[in-house]
Amino acid sequence: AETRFLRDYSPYPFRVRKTRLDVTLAPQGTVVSSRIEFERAGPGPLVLDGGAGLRTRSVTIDGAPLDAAHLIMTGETLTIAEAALPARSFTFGAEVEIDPEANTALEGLYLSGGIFCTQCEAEGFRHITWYPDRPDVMAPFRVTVRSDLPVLLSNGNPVAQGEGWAEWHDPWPKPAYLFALVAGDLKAVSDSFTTMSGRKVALNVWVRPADLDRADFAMEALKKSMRWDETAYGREYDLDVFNIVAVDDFNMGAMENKGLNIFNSKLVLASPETATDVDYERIEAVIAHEYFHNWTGNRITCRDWFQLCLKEGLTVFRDQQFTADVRSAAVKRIEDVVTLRGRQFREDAGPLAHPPRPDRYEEINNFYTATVYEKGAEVIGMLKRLVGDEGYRKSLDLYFDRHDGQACTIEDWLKVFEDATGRDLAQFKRWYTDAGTPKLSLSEDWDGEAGRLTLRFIQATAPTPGQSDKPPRVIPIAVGLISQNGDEVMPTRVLEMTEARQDFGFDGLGSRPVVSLLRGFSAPVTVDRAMTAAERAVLLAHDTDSFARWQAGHDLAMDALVAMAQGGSADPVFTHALGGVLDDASLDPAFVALVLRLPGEDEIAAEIATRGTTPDPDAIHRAREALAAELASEHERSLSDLYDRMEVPGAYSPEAEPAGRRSLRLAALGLLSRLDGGQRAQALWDSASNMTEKMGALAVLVRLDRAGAALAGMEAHFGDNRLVMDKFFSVQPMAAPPARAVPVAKALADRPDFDWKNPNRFRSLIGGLAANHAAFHALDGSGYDFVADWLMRLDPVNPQTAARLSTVFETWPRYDADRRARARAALERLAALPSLSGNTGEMVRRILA
Ligand code: B3K
Ligand code: ZN
Repeated sequence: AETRFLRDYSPYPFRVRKTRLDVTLAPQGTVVSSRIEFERAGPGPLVLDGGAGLRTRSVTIDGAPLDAAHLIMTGETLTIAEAALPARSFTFGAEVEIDPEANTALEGLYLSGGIFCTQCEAEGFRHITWYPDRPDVMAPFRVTVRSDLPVLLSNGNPVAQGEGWAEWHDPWPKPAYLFALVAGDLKAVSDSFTTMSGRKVALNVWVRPADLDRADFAMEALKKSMRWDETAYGREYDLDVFNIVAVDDFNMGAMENKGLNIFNSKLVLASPETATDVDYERIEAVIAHEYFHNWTGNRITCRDWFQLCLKEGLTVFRDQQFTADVRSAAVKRIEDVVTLRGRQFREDAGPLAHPPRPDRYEEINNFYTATVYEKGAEVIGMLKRLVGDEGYRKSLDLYFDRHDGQACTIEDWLKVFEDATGRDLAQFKRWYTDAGTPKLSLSEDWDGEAGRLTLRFIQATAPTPGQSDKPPRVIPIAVGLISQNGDEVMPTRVLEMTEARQDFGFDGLGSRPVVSLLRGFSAPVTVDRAMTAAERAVLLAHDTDSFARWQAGHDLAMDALVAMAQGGSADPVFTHALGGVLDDASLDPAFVALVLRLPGEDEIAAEIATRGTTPDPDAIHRAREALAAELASEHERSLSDLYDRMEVPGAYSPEAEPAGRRSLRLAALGLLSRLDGGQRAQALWDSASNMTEKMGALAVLVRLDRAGAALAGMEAHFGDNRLVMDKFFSVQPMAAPPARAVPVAKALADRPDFDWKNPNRFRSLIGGLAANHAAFHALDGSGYDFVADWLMRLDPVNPQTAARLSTVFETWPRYDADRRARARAALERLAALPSLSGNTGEMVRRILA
């Protein structure tokens, strides 16, 4: 596909006053008739977007059929010459026929298990009808849906309905990517919400009738989100109804269509027997995320898709704040950093690195990335730290005030902060425009006589594709000082680093303290500093900042694992320090569980590569297993006590407190299984009544290769529950011993219920195998081949999901020559497919570059 550049932006030469759609649904021949009121805003022809799948029956201007001589139609656009158009304003009409049943790409209008639904972001509306399908063209929509199906929905408020039809009106001007339509045999959990100004809003979570008993939690999450946005941001909901619909076939998690959010069913449906604690937390967060988009994304949208992080970074930041508020802020921050490093740092360090605001793309759907989302959120966290809570609130108030109803840019966003706080953000903007993760190096200079500690920082960012020059950025560095005996001698202070190298001095210190660095993970950087295991142990035991405390333990574990993977042994300080954490009853169990969770194999490989050596996946796997076994035997007593003590009595609740206890219990279970051969896991599997404990136990049994009975039981009990069976398909390739994983995955792929056209099922199995580090990177290339073969099969059916999954290959350059050759061969086979989609084509080319 053609490359698009940010610098080429030009405004659309028309405004749309009103958009009117009349949609008569039929699986193979849906008829969409449109009337779009245009008003000229600048010179030029009328160019509309439309996919090759539109069977155009008629085109009219002000009701009169258009003379073919004035109309040029390609597979992608329809152009009407300026001369053929009325001078000021006119109504464009079209009638097209489309085929939702044939739509396996799940973009535009498609069928999911008999439910008609849409996915229009980023450029799906053009598969429904001819339209200026770009986010800066906003219009109110009036939509009539015709179908025999009982529930007919679109955006906005219901206006009228009758036998076989319903009319909806959305008064808020919106771009086409926020359009949605749903028709199906659905049932709702219904409730209402009274907004802060006293308006009553009808709420519905629509699901298939059989799923109705699993939709209550989603409704609770929605109400919580609506209240939170009022309290935290002063944002009120603006329509009479808010509808959520769950569908089984969905390329992503969910979509924030105005007043009609459409969700992947796995992010709506939950019951204790079928969903884990992690599922519950994720459902709550995604419901919040999509709801928060109503202001950050919908009322204020993006001028063009280069600005995607304007809405996504901000909305992720907001959903992270929400979860921190309704659960544990300390635990949430650690989880978010783990995700950021596992996905975004990984992306930033490889061939797919790009800035939060890219300046070019071929296929925009390939840019819904960890960098745009998660790093986009981190950048806002830094801004907030720099301007303070009050400055942040003032800036956001100004943003909503100034830009409501507009399609904006990152420049608009930063200008609001500059105007509200008086701060110059020219240098800060580099966080948006530059790719790569800065490395922050710290060396310390201690002057005992003067009682002075000097911190010497150097920042450096390695070149990334297309960007060799990396000027210094503004880095907010939150530090504290802890004395060797564990007292905090200096509470958190935020240092603002702006130069490539910069010193900061601290006076009046009686003895040399330990530096608690990057508290709260105050900037998305990697840290390079010399520190003894003993100093880390001081922080792990005493730091007042829970993130830095966790980080100290994580660093100790990482050092031990890297040493072991390279033939050495673990520093006994780590094993010992961990004992202190296990025995500290004052700690939040969820926090202890995070400390107990050893760095993942992919993260260890990344660290080894960062330290300048080539990671060996087999050695890494053995090291991690060995360290787990060592910790287990060293702390058997405490772990076994914890396992018993952390049992949660009574009825299941997905709240943070019991969930935290369960996560610690399962962490202990995992370690203890190194000693008891899986006895506790088997007993837990047999007795557990909730899916959290079931899956915790099952993962252990699969790792020990003794899950046969459990898996058979799972299938017998849950064979017809798609979401539970997705877990069945993912836990096996993911947790199996590496040498078994590919054969296990192949056997699963042969099952008749491996419905690979369903994105959840495909991701469970193929993504599950790719998440088994030592199996995916097997020396014989069997892991690479398995994944590549399946991507080749999926690509013609669903290019978006295939392209997204192809990122599992992005780390190939860090491995040895044999593995590199095998990964390259697998990718080249994929690249050579004559019909390879533009989506996957772009990804594979970039990964191989
Ligand atoms: N905005 C959607 C993502 C759309 C994906 C397009 N391929 C979900 C979200 O971020 O809320
Ligand atoms: Zn979003």
